[in-house]
Amino acid sequence: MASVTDPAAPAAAPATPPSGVGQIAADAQSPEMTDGFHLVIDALKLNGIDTIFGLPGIPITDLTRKAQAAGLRVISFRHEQNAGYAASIAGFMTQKPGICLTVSAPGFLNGLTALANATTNCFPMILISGSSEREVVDLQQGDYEEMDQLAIAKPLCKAAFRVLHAEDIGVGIARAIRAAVSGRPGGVYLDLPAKLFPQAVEAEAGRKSLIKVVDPAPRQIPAQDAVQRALELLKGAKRPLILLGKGAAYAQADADIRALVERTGIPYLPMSMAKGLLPDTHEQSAAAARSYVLPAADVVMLIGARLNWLLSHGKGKTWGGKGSKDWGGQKFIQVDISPQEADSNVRIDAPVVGDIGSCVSALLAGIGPGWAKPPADWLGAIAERRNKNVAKMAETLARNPSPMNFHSALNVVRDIVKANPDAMLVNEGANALDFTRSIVDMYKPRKRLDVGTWGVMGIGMGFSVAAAVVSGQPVIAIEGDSAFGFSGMEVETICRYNLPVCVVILNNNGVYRGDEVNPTGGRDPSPLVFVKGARYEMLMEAFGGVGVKATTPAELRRAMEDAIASRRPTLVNAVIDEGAGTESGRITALNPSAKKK
Ligand code: FYN
Ligand code: ADP
Repeated sequence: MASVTDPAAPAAAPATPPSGVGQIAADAQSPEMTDGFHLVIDALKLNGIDTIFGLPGIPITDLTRKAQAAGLRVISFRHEQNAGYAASIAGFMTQKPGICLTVSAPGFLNGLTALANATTNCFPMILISGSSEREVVDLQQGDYEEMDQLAIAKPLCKAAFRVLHAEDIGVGIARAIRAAVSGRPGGVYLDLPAKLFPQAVEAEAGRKSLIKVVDPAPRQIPAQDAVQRALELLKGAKRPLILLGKGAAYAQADADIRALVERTGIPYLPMSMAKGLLPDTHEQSAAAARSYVLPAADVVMLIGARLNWLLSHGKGKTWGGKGSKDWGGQKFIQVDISPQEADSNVRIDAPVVGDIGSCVSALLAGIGPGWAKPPADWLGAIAERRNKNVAKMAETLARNPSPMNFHSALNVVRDIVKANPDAMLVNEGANALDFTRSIVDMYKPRKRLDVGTWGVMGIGMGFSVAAAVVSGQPVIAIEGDSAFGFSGMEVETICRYNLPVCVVILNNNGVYRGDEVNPTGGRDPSPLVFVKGARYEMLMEAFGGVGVKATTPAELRRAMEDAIASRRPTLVNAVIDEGAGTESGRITALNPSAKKK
């Protein structure tokens, strides 16, 4: 059971006044009092937190009511994992920690996946979880939802704190905020035992105990010699390349990053969530020549991107190395806020440690007006590859097979995103992810939200809810049918809050594809297939949204245009060829036994 509704709770919200500290009525004799519930809310509000994503139940039911009564937006989900993903991506979008609120033990564990994912992706998030009675937990006497949550959370997040006394709530929230957003952002766990909430404190003392965090994410100015070293290396390059990662998108230094790329004239490659930092149609984008530029570049400047698996650890064949672990000979500049990131996979010749805004502005200052553009033969070779790939893609997209396939469906999405560049795009799946990434151009920063560093499935509806709530823009969620299943019940949440989310399920009846059979001839289907002809659109209709089954690009286009225009919750079941799709999409080779198709 994920969570339990408080059986003792009153049916309707109490008439709590929406003012700050001191909401507990004081009689004539006693001083004005407050309590743990209100101090948590006041501490969050004091620090500019305006939204909580969560799921009520013991012991935080009343906290959600009181938070709403106090003017916070409380978005209540059907499963904590989705609330957690929502909080984490709100953190990415806003640079403020996204707050996820869960009940104890199972609810906490459900939220923990999202917390770990936030930490892995460098998204600032605070998982606030209620917990059971400390004395009983510590003696393992079998409390309701007993669990030593703090100990379990610790290895999976950047920092973990517990508050036992109402007087310490201010410090606890301040520490959690600083830990989440300063330096390399990440997930923070805040453990609030049930007994904390009703603790009464004099209102004045409570007010004084709260902390408004000053400068929660201080700028980190790079050392001048580090900047010079990087510029020297870049200046000497014959085939330079800039690699933009989601750290660059997070930093909100959009104008300077664009100026750096344009003033140096260096081709750039966006990682998937950095797409749109510069428009994907930018002439310096080398995205369509990826497999050419990585091995051919001689100096690569990483800005907010790690040389992890997504970049083949900076070595091996992807980078022109002879064997799978051989260095390709590139020199690397790495701009990153974490001083420990450099050399984690290959030698970094010029680490520039600092926040991206400060680093990029220092690099720009060092470049000055007379910077020579990269050699024409390098730019020409990239343009040739890019044009060839773009032409090949255009040819594929122009086809109109029946049934639809990923390309003909995504050609529609590509047009819709082009016509609505402010819309948010959420994307998960295997083939649905990979094809969308290369087919659908992005035009503005932080519009593309996807599976990130772990390639995690399940972010879809949580990210969509947060994207709509935070941005107010229409959200388009491109989902594999398998990926959608992880968070599909949140279509009720989307309908309940009447969010402008258009979910498009690229439905090929299974994981990767839908045509596998049980080799034994037995009754059970293959582990990789789902019910054939599933009517996902009816799920949205069940909660009052719009459901559409689309079997042609024209039907898909009409449904998406209507959804964007009406802003009504919509789910389009885009039926595609069940034979379309390869195992794990572009990362087939990571399957230990699958043969590369
Ligand atoms: C890219 N490409 C294009 C374009 N953009 N061609 C034409 N036009 C445009 N606009 C080309 C690009 O040059 C590549 O071709 C190809 O399309 C794929 O580009 P992509 O997707 O950028 O590159 P690639 O090799 O797939 O990148 C590796 C990767 C990526 C690991 C970064 O696959 C990735 O982000 N994967 C995440 C996978 C994941 O998490 N899956 C979820 C779990 S699935 P060539 O240059 O010819 O190669 C569980 O099973
Ligand atoms: P991608 O998956 O897009 O390659 P990663 O998540 O691997 O991106 O890398 C993001 C990097 O950005 C991390 O190493 C992180 O430390 C860094 N980063 C995040 N925010 C900032 C910031 N404001 N300034 C500098 N670096 C940052």
